[in-house]
Amino acid sequence: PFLQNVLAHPQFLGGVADTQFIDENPELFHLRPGQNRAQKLLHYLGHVMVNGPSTPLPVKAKAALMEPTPPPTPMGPPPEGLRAVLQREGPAGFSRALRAHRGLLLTDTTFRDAHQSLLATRVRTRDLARVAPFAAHSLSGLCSMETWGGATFDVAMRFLHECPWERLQELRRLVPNIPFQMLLRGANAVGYTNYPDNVVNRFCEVAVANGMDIFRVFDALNYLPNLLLGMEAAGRAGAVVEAALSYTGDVADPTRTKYSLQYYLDLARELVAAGTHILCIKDMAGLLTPAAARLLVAALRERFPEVPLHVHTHDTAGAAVASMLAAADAGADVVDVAVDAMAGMTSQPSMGALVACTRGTPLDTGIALEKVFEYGEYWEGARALYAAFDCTATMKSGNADVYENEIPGGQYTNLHFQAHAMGLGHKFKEVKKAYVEANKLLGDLIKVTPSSKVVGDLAQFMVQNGLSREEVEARADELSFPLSVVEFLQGYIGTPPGGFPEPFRSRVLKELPRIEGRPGASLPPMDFEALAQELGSRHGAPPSPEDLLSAALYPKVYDEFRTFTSTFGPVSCLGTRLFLEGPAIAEEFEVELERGKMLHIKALALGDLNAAGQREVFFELNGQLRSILVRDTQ
Ligand code: 3PY
Ligand code: ZN
Repeated sequence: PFLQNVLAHPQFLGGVADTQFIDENPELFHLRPGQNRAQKLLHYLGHVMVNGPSTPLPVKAKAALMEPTPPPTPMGPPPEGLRAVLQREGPAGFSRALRAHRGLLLTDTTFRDAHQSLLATRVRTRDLARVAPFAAHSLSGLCSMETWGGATFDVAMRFLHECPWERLQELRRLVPNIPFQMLLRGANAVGYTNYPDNVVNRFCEVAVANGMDIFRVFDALNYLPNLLLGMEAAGRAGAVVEAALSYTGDVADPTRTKYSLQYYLDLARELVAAGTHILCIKDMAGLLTPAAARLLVAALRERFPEVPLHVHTHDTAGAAVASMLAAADAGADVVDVAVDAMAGMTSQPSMGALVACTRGTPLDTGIALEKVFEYGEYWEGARALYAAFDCTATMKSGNADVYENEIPGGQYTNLHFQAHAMGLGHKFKEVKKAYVEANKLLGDLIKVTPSSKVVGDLAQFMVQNGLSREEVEARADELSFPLSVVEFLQGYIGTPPGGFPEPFRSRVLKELPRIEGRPGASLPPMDFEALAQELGSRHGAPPSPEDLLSAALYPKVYDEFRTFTSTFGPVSCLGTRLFLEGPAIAEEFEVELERGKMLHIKALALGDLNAAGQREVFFELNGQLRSILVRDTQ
């Protein structure tokens, strides 16, 4: 333990440990478990107090002072939910149970897509875990909770400095009864580019071993070989496979011929033939009008009577409740909602609205509206902790212009934030217009991670350089395009419906190589053994299967995450305001390091800047005076 203390000491890690290092740091001899972690947390807090937040805050809004109190939750195990059916009868039995269910089933996206869309994916495990037991007890009739996947995996490590796998383990422990659902980006797993097949396969296996039940598998280009790869990976791991049709355009508009009703029916046929347990309409931008929902769902219902239909949408234009009611009327089995306080705008439609609007009808959800209110009250408070990331800091309403620009929910918020952060709020309008033009240049794509980034990057490139679509076309062979655009044209994320735009592609790529077929097929398999050895020698212990995957998917992000936590300790134990802003001087607070192990901390004072550019930060830790030296980088 002494050696561990030395090796983990920030001064030692920072290369400033001289011969007096041991004499000057008596805490190195404090070998009680937890002591070291406490010291690291003080370092973290000291750093935030001196240098500001460790995670960049897009706007200056302050976090709420108080953490919300979770609603009362009964003692004892929660009621049985649909997870018991899955465990008893397997994915095929689960699929049959969804079809046999009377009334409309709901999936709650509050733990994933809702905060990905409204709060830049920043909700921490702590704030999810505090309300998870309430959800288990009071929302046990849900079809599923979307708790993982999409952007949550990398954001957890990158910005929240917490382990995404530990989030899954903790939530699973707290919610044993409701199926967990995640978003898998097909061959991109939870990343932004295609991975070798063995990475996707192993990722699914380990996710299932950690408690994941349902994988919503999509591909950003609806590229069938990529979709099949993700479906097979999830299916082989024993999970429920929910293959998604990523929806764009307008099936109710006969003049929009590229993504027509027939296009979706043909793709659905392939996914059903490949054995999907559930079929999802994934409307990531919120383009599915009530008329389109009715048409598409009715057509799928008629052709595939045995396959449960699950509809996902975003409320960007404000029509999502109407669309989900239309979808349910036309025969959808499950629709996605978020709790009211985390619903609307670029997020999912409101759970309360769907529960209330179907009450006493054949579509009754069976969910108690009072419980939705209690859940919502918690989330209203939790959301206020993330004011600095809240899209409502700059965006005041939804906007039906999404039917024109087709920007997915999360990206819509991001682009809006980016324009405002640069002090160019009016630029958002230009970016949205350029997005439409960029999409046309690229041949009218399905736009969802990562193809949406390709279109967004090209749009920003056009705005920054003042280029029209005609100019980009005319100068395609001389412009220096964003890397994502070039790689897309090379075929790195797959082939779009109808092929690549020509002659644009050839003029941009010139002699650059092109990938034929499924990109993952030509990637060499990941050498997991070599990676495990490398990580083992770097971190002093063999990696867990979970850590190995984090490193395989995000080598640099994982490395930085490890370095951060070995310097600053388990910051996930801190309350969210303390994590983001640090304590005020004289503030006293408790930190629960682990069950029953409390630290009582008081922030005492911030010293003056010394000649070496450092400040001493004084704390009381469990009644003892501690001071931390922090380099002032401001
Ligand atoms: C993601 O890929 O993260 C999405 O939410 C796509 O809609
Ligand atoms: Zn979504």
